[in-house]
Amino acid sequence: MSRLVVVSNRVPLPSERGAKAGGLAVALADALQPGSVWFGWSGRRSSRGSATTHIQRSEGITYATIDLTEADYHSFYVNFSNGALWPLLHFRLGLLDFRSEDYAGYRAVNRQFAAALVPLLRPDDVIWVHDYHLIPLAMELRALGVTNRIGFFLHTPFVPPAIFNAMPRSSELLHGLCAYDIIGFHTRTYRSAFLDCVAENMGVHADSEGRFIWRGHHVRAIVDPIGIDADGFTKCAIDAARGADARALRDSLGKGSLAIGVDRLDYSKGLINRFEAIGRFFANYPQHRRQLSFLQVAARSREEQGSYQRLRRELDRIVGDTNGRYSEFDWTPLRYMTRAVKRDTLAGFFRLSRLAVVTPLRDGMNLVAKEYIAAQDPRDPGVLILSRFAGAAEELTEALQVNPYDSDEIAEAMHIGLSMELEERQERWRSLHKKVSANTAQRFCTVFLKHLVHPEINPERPTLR
Ligand code: ADQ
Repeated sequence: MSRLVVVSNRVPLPSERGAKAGGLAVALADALQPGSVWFGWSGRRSSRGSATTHIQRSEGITYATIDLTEADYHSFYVNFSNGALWPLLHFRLGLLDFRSEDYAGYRAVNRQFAAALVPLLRPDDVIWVHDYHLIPLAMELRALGVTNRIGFFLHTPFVPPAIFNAMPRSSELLHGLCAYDIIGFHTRTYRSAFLDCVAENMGVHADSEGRFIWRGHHVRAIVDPIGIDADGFTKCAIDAARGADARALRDSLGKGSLAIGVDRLDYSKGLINRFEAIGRFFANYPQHRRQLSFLQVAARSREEQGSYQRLRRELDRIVGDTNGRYSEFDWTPLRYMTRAVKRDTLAGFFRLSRLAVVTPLRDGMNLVAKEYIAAQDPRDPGVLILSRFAGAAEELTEALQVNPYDSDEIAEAMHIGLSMELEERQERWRSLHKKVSANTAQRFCTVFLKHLVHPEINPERPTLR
């Protein structure tokens, strides 16, 4: 029986997790069985860097982490991963900030990850690497003689060659990806964009199943959309909607209703355009003034980066402007919190909300859209407004889909959503819910591991521990 070794930039250590289980921990809960290993960065910066591997065990799972030096943290994590790769993969070339010394740091930390991981590996381990921080990891592991099956899942979009090749060393990054056996994407569009890059940069053409051979190595690109634990989230929402936080929120609305947005405070999430749309909504549809309050929960993120600091200042300005313009002494149109809210509290808030406005400019998938659907009361479901540039839009076609750059279109969708008859809301919700409860986190893991573990046999469920 093979053992699963998960690798991600940040390891959600059980000792630090508390009540807030991170997104990846929830998504992988089903794949991580007693005996599995989770390897990555501890989240700590220390002068010893990756010299020591720290081991923690919890519920049979081994958590192995290394520290980073201050310099490596900046070049690998802040500058190259989040200052160059993240904007590139979200189509934001204007924000791409490439420096060759940061790229050298990125490659060096991937080498450190490989060097620290190799002593933990057994010959039949199956290795599943997550996200853009670790594109070159398989190449570094191969250089150290690792022949295990190694898979990679990209949680962001992938971009077409015209954009991808704006990144200096883009071909090196592609070669890095081709050292994996399986490369997973959320949507067909992202996989096609990747295969177009492989064709254009490397002259290699994949078959219709996403298979190709690069320097004698068999690679397969698959489509495997991530999902949520839909039933678990529904239960959580039902309980939380009866809890004190949800009650306090409901009481604060009086007779009015609630629209909600929940995101990390990131420029990819389209918050500026969304806030402008809220202003347009109250300007174009004055009948909703006093009737609707919009709650935006935006967890602060990557605050050491200038682009995120500028975004926050701009959002503060728009919130002040919108509230100054439309507030009444006993009604605030836009409530804005720049912090994380506990998962179950959020689930309860989703259930109370008549509208969710999920309008990223680009998003790999967007799990908030799926969580909102799972949280609804089937007897009186709310309406999901969804950007057509979120990966989730490929699945959630019964949402009110909008162009997130068009504030008037978002405002109109809010009006349509609020005016929608119960029957249409129920019909749309039933179709959406069917998809969210079929394409779960569990299915995501099973499909990926099926390809990774038994590429030829494809059993229903891989044997792993
Ligand atoms: P994220 O960019 O973090 O993830 P998303 O999928 O929307 O985006 O959110 C992940 C989780 O964080 C969700 O469970 C959500 O409820 C929670 N969350 C978001 N804002 C929060 C807040 N203010 N307070 C508390 N919790 C909050 C990346 C990609 C996505 C992709 C995921 C998974 O950018 O496109 O869907 O990985 O692959």
